[in-house]
Amino acid sequence: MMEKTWRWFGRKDKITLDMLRQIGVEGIVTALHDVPNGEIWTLEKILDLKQYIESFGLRWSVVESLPVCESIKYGGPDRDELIEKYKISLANLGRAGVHTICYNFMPVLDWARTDLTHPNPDGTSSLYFSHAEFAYFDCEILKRSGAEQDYTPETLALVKEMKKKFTPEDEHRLVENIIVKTQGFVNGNITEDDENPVAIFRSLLHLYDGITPEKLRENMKYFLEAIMPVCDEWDMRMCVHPDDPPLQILGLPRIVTNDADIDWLMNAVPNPHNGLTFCAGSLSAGLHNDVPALARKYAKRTWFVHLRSTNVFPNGDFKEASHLAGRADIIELCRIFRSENPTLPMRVDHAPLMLGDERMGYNAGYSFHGRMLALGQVEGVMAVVDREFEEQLTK
Ligand code: DNO
Repeated sequence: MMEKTWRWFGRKDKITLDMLRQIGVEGIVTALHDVPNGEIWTLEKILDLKQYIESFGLRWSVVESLPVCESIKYGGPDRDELIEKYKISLANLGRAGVHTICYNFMPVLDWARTDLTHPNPDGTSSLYFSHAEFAYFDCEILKRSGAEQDYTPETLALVKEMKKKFTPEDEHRLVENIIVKTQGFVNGNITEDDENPVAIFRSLLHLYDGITPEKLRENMKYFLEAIMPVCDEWDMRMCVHPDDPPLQILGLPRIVTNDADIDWLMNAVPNPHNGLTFCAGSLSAGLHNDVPALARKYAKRTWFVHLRSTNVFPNGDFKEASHLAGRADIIELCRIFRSENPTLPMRVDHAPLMLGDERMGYNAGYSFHGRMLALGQVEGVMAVVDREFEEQLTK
């Protein structure tokens, strides 16, 4: 059965390791959140956190994330220097006995949602992505040149309507949701203290002027080839997180969105240390993705699983679904991973805000009660699937 892990944001997290131990969590997914992007993770700091986690009877199962700097992605002049630092951090993690590394290769934005508290009929709330609101942010707030060409006439008509009604507070909320609250805590480019996030964001986007998907692929291959010797030496399992959502946005190149992309990536660097974070939720938000089919195809190159699901509406908007429903088909995914790669670490993700979570100021998508419920649901599914599997074997 998959290992039950939980994303924990370090000693400052309001959700403590003592709480996690009580709800059946076995492994911790975390990062050195106080080390700025691009700086070396020292063995001393890694061991300090690892020992703290172990003092609760838990283990540090996965690093999420060891962030890849923008300059490595767009191929800036200091990329080799940054890759060397990345290799040192990887080797230090290997020495400390932490071998699974989740990272992403998304330019600028780590993930995107327009609403962090979309109300559900039962009184809980979920994360939501609205194409119209995203288009509003792009065309009216960011004022990205040529943005209109990326949206359908229907979406642009909605933007026009919104323009009549939107207050400065509405605009502020969109900026907060899209580029601040979803980014800062994942060691993103923009933090809560930045005074003019939109201006910073614009200059970040410009770093990618002229960077085509082909160029980004070339840079990703360059990065992976450069780190593979260290991964071989220390048995480091690199697992790329798919682009969330798995769509083209803001004119940026995005190259981990579908079967063809993943296929390219696995073959471009065929070393098994170049693997995948199977984020069922991210993949499910693209109607082009058949999530169980992708799991069947890539289970053997998967080193980490994010179990969550979404519902996609006819206009393309999507909302996080219950862990027992939605497009990801978590029940089938548990069957697939049980038979193909049974001991992978797994964490639930992006669960609703419920029962007071909304007052706790948790990082967007990382509630306590919502995730605890989701973990209980997934744990139940895994137990049934395990029983099915054992029964099959004895038939
Ligand atoms: C969002 C997460 C992402 C993910 C990174 C991995 O909730 O799924 O922030 O951790 O993209 O690098």
